[in-house]
Amino acid sequence: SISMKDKTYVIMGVANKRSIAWGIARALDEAGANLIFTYAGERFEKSVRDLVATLEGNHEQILPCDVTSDEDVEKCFNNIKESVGKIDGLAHCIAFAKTEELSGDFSDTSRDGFLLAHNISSYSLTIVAKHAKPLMAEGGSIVALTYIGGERVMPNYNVMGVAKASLEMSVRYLAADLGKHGIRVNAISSGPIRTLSSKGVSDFNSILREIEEKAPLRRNTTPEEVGDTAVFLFSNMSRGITGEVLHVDSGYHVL
Ligand code: 0WD
Repeated sequence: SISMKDKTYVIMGVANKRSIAWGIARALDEAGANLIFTYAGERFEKSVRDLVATLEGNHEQILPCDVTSDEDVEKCFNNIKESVGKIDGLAHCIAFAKTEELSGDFSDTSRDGFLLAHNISSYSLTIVAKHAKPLMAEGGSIVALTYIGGERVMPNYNVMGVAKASLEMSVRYLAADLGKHGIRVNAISSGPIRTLSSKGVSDFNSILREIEEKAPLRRNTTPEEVGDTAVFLFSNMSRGITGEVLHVDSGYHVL
């Protein structure tokens, strides 16, 4: 396995132990990395602290960062800058849409719901990259999480699919922009995984069943598989890769 000793990564979006962000955190922790966690709001603080305490390494920095607030993001990365000086990368594992927009007809999407989904799930990557950039003066790697619903129409994914398309294009523009600073930007397109967020997608169980029946590997994606791929994208092994969307989905995307 790859050693990430003396490297520091910011993990954004751990809600609980099922979070994909947590799979990434565990894989980086096992590789010996130093981690900094950000959570959305007070209601997540205790559960994130309790979880982080179960890791191998001693990761003391656990900071609030609501990505809908420019001020919050700026404050959070200023904090990180003061305490560690530099980081080697960042995992963006954040998305949100109103539950009522994740079922029924796409044409019923409200203006509010559309803007909210794009604000939290897509624009957040750009504002986070802006404030993380000064902490990666020696280069770095940014990894975002996306889903195949951003490439093709998937049942009930609706406005989140449109937001993921926007996120994936943001990955490409950010890669083109930040490459000159030695910063790589990529996305992992994960197969469906049962989490707090995916519970909001109507009829999620039949999506999981479809993968088991039809995906080339005939099984569902695990947070560990996404975590290992994130370690690869953070490591020097992937130094030639940027602006890429890597599918970790049992091969479902080829169908
Ligand atoms: O099937 C899945 N679960 C897939 C998820 C398949 C492919 C991709 N993804 C993506 C999601 O779209 C998201 O980008 O992976 C990422 C992580 O999602 P997750 O692990 O499935 O979901 P979850 O454990 O709920 O974490 C998402 C978190 C939030 O939890 P809540 O319960 O608040 O939705 O995103 C964070 C929050 O921790 N989040 C915010 N963080 C900062 N500021 C904000 C915010 N305003 N809103 C949500």
